[in-house]
Amino acid sequence: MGRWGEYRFKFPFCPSGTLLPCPPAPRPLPLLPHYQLPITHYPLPKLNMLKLYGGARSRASIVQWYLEEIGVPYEFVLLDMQNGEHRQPEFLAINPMGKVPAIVDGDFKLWESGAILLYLAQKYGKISDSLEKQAEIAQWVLFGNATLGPGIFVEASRDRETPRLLTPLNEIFEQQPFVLGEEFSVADVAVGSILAYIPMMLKLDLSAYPAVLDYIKRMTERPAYQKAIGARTAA
Ligand SMILES: N[C@@H](CCC(=O)N[C@@H](CS)C(=O)NCC(=O)O)C(=O)O
Repeated sequence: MGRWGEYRFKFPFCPSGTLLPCPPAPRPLPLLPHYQLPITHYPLPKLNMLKLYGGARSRASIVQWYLEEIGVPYEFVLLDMQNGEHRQPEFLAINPMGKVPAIVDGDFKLWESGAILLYLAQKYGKISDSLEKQAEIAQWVLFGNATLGPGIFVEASRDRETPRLLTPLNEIFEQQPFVLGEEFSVADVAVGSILAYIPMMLKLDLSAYPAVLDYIKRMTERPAYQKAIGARTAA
C-alpha cells in the first residue's frame, strides 16, 4: 500500500480518497454507515427534540400542523396502530389511555390534542398575557374538540348539529378571516382542522355556508397545513 493509501486507511473519512486534507464533502453524502461519515455529517442527536406520537392517519396531524405553523422542530414517532403499537407498555407509559396524539417534551408528557395545542401556544409565546384572551382561545380549542367535532362527525347528531354550528361560523367568517379576527392563531388549527376534515371524510353539501368554504380553502392552502395534512390527504 503506497503512502497515501496508508493515510487513507488511517483516516477513512476522506470522501475523495485522493488528496489530503479532504476537500469539503458535498451534501447529501452517499449512503454510508454513519461511522464512515465525516464528523460534520453525523446525524444530529434528537435527544432533546420534542417527540410527537401519532398514527398514519390520526389526530396527531392537527398537532403536527401547528408545530409546522410555529416552526418548532419535532420528531414524528409513527406508531403502527393497525398492529396495536399504541396499546403497548412503551406508549401506555406516555398516554395511559392508549390514544394519539401525545407529545414528550424533555421530561414532560402530554396527551389530548387540545391540551397539546394550548401548551405549545403558551410555551412558544403565541398566547396573549390577558386572562380573557387566554380563556377565549381555550374556548375555541375546546369547541373544536368537544362540540364541533362530535357534532359533525357523530352520525346521530350530524343532521341536527351541522346547521346549528355552521350557520354562526359562516356569519363569523363573513366578518373576519380567522377565528379570532384578523390574525391566524392556534384556534384556527383546532377549528380549521375539524372543518377541513368535512370535505375530506364526509359527503356533506356545504354550499349553504360559502364563508365556511372560503375559510376551509384558506386553511388548507397554508404551507404548514399542506406539509402536515395535505400530503397525507393526497396519499
Ligand atoms: N380527544 C382526543 C382523541 C384521541 C383519539 O381518539 N385518537 C385516536 C386516533 S385519531 C386513537 O388514538 N385511537 C386509538 C384507539 O382508540 O385505540 C384528542 O383529540 O387527542
